[in-house]
Amino acid sequence: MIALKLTFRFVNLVNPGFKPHHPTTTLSFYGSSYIHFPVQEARGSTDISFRFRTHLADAILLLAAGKTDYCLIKLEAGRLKVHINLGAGDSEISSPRGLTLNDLSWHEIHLIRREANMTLQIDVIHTTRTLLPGKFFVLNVLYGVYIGGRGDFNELFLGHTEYMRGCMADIIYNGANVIEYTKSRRGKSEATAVTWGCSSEFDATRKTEISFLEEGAFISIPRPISRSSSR
Ligand SMILES: [Ca+2]
Repeated sequence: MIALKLTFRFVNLVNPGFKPHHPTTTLSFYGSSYIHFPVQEARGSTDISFRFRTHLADAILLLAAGKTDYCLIKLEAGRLKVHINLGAGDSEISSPRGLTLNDLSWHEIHLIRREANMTLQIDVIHTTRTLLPGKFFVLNVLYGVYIGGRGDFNELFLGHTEYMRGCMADIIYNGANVIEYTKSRRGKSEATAVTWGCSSEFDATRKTEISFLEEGAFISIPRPISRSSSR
């Protein structure tokens, strides 16, 4: 058991995406948690960076939402996908194939856009570049930025999106430290059902006992055991 833990820490030391961090810059999300950062802006450039760790293969990480414009960063089958619409339709940029990001290790995301030139950088070393089509270069954000879930924002273009379950840290949206804004309740930033710090429950092993915290608490088993094979 001890050997297993040491191995895990060694993996983190060699992972370039992992940096030691102050616990107060980290947030835990539990599958119905989200942050809303109500920014309104129209910009020709975008700079988004954050770190996350999760075991979910599909989860929404960040959404900057406008009337037709949006920038959506999510996990899809363990890959990072960015969907962006500057007014001329949806464009997609993905993390490299074979790079699995839902392994509970910390991963660092950096999205940089200068008009139509967009760069997605993962764990410093994996870089994907794209040139967005069309003649629109301004991302018009009207409904703010959602982190970890979409809250009351319910537009069809999102499709079905799972909420984040895991930890996020050092979320910087166009120069604004979203977690610090939310902690100090500046700019009407709101946090729903998150806790500060990275909860130990995400490191639970097979042998960890489970607490049911309230009436209605439940366990969800994604793949049901078939009756015929159990007999
Ligand atoms: Ca636009």
